Amino acid sequence: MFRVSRNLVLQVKQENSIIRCLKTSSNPAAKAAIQEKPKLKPTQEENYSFVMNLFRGQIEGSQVFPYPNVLTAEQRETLQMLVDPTEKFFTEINNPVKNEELETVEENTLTGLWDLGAFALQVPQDLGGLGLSNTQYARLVEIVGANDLGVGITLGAHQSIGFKGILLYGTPEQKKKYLPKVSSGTWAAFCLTEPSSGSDAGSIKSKAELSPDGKHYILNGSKIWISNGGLAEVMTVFAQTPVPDPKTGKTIDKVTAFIVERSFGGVTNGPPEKKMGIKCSNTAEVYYDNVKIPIENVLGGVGNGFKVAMNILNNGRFGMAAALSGTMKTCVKKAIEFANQRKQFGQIITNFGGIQEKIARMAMLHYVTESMAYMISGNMDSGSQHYHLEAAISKCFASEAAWYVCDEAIQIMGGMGFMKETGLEKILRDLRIFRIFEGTNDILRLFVALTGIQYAGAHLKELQNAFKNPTAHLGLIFEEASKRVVRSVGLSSPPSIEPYVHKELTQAASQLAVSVDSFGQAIEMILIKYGKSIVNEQFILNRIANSVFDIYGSVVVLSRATTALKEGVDTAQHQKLLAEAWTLEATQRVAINLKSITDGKSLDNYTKLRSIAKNICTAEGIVQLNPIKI
Ligand code: MYA
Repeated sequence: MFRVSRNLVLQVKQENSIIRCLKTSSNPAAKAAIQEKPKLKPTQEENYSFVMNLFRGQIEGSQVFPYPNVLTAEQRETLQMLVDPTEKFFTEINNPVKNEELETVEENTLTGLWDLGAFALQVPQDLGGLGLSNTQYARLVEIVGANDLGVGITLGAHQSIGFKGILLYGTPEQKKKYLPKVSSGTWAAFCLTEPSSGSDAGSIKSKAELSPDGKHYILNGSKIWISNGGLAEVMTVFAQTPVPDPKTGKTIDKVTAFIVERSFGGVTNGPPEKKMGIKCSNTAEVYYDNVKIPIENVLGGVGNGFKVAMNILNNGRFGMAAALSGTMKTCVKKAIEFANQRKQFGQIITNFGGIQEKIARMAMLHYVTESMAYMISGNMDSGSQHYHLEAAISKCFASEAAWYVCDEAIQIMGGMGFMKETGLEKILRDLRIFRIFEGTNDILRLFVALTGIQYAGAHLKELQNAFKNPTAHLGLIFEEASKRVVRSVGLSSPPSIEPYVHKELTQAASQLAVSVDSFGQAIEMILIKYGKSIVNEQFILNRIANSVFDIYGSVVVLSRATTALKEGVDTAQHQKLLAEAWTLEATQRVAINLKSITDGKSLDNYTKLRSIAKNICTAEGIVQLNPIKI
């Protein structure tokens, strides 16, 4: 972890003088305190997430600099061997239009995908899969996303979430029993959502109770909108199970994850849902009627199901960013092929500033998304456990960026973009669900903001506790106090990012450092002002999340462009342009967002927005009559 150089010098100077005084003190408690200076975060597990530490105004560089380069020569070679056939398969065999018409993936495509091993990309080789790393997986789903998002969901629902729980939490026996099956033709699905439980995943009502002989759980309930729900023979199902509360000894319901086979009996499903997009992927309701699940099919421990579900989702989210980066490439390509030859007002339309701005923005959004996807997959491949916030950000960012890029591609093409034959209207419809499923972007924004705030709050709480017994926590108090003093007298400099970026990017790095510093200060202010009640301030939380997205997006592209410049790759100067242009605008947005969470006028306006919404809900629609009152 690295921090403010100037701030640090001042801090060290100040602490040293205080420590000198203490050393000469006769107070034994004071002496003991300086001998063992408490760490800044003494009671918390060290967290290496860049985003998490941002909430404390600190730059944790280990996961973002240098840009990850994790593939071994062998992995690179394997990937190289897989990329060409996958691309060939998707351009020559898979037919997205036909799949959509049929509302199912064509049989020959499915057979081909199973034969290629596309349904078991990350299953270990000795259990029947290809044994790919997250980064290798990302590269392949990028190709899928570039060609057919409906097929992508068929593949993703199976392996990114359907049986991912077995990979992550399965016992050796469970892995041995199920992974070869799901790698060779047996469909899997992830069954969490219920009619009354969408974003509030912990509120599911399906129930599994232990049989009197203690050998089975008996599952009853139903699930909705299950991708591959009509096909799956193996399902990861979440249900409430009665467990003793360790605190009170009373029985309470806690979520448990189960591996459920259709062959257990009592599992049925509804017809395929009619959807706006990704029509070829199967989506269905699934019903469980007294399903007898052997106790050895509990996944991840009784009562641990909520965390199992969350971690399966956390683990797969980067895949969406990778896939959608492929989709964006396709949209950009279609738009540019058109724009490069389209003449209006006597010249090709790419000569016009309005079109140039659109193209540049599309390219920047793609660059950020792609950089996030491979940074997160690289971090995960390096063994990081601290990627949850980054993965959630990548999912939100990618799904919004892809929507924007596709929409702008349509706009550049004008009337032609609106025509079915161009293919963009299908992509736009397919894309719509990405902002909704796997955690809506709205709920993930709150998740990112609240998780980060909780982390920062725990630090503040430690400080408050430290003040209760100051002599025992002098190091911590001095560190914090000196930080605040230098800040308050205007001597503080923001945390430094410059040493980590290529010299051609130092200006962008210092803009970003200012954002990081302001962000940390804003979070501290918010915590002091709202305390725990910040959970109810969604207008503010959304703006905090948007600031984090912009800061994380910037650090990711500065890191990647730095590597490009250092390696002197052909596209280095282009990447520099992308990173600089993105960072400038992103940091400007951060300043606006941070102002709007403290500024009285903005806060007052949120009250107005609340009132508007309330009036409309009461009227059950638009309140006023039209101007002609008829
Ligand atoms: S599947 C359905 C997806 N559904 C969701 O994602 C549900 C969204 N809801 C949630 O995530 C949670 O309910 C929220 C928390 C976040 C709202 N990681 O009191 P809490 C811990 C780790 O805050 P709640 C689908 O759509 C937390 O720290 N831990 O919980 C498939 C706390 O721990 P502790 C987490 O307010 C579509 C505890 O849990 C997380 O109830 C098909 C309780 O926390 C987390 N994230 O709700 C897609 N969250 O008690 C196909 C909370 O220790 C795939 N906690 O303090 C496609 C893939 C693409 C690939 C290819 C395409 C081409």
